[in-house]
Amino acid sequence: MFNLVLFGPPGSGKGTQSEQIVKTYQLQHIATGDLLRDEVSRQTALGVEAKKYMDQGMLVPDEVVIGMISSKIDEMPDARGFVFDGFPRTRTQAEALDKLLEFKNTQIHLVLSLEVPEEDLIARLVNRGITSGRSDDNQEVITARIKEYNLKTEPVARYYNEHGKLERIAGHHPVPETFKLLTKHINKYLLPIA
Ligand code: B4P
Repeated sequence: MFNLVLFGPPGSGKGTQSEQIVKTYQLQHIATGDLLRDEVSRQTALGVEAKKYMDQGMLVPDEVVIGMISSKIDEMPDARGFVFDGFPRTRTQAEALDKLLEFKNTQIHLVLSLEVPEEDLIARLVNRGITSGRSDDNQEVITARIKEYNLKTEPVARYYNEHGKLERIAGHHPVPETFKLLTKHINKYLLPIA
């Protein structure tokens, strides 16, 4: 089994690159943002609670997200591995993920951090806001999300660096070039299937 965390600020391309990685290496994609938006659109109790935070650009509470991830992993016992996209976003989430995987006799093998200048992040997200209809893709909420990232999520990179698992990748290039940079690191662990 091979488990990858795709890390980076809002709009750094985690979702975009994850889609190609899971196809190329036949891994399972777990994106907390997508899971939460699905709960919101189905108006579940979890979704109603999560929406309050997401609409303000705040992180959803750890216990909500960790519970969601745990049941998602359990749904796919035969997976070749997982790409965690947008998770973990706090040190508490990172420690919980390590415990969950240890319980399943596996671990996080590699963390790829997409590094993109802040002005590019804002431009990408404002642009996506025009077409996506996402309630968190407007200037005010984007600024809050980047602030929340710098405060609570950036320290997660330190956590993985201390464990010798972090690689920083320039993510300001066009999508195919960034993908090539990511695959150079993944190929050390796993060969492409597709
Ligand atoms: P997410 O859904 O994870 O979204 P994101 O960080 O905004 O986007 P991502 O980095 O995936 O960017 P994308 O590829 O889409 O989070 C949304 C919210 O959910 C959070 O604010 C939080 O409230 C909540 N949440 C999620 N996970 C949580 C957790 N673990 N704990 C607590 N709360 C959580 O790319 C963005 C845009 O850029 C797209 O339009 C794309 O086309 C474009 N783009 C991508 N790569 C590009 C490139 N190389 N060049 C030009 N444009 C590019």
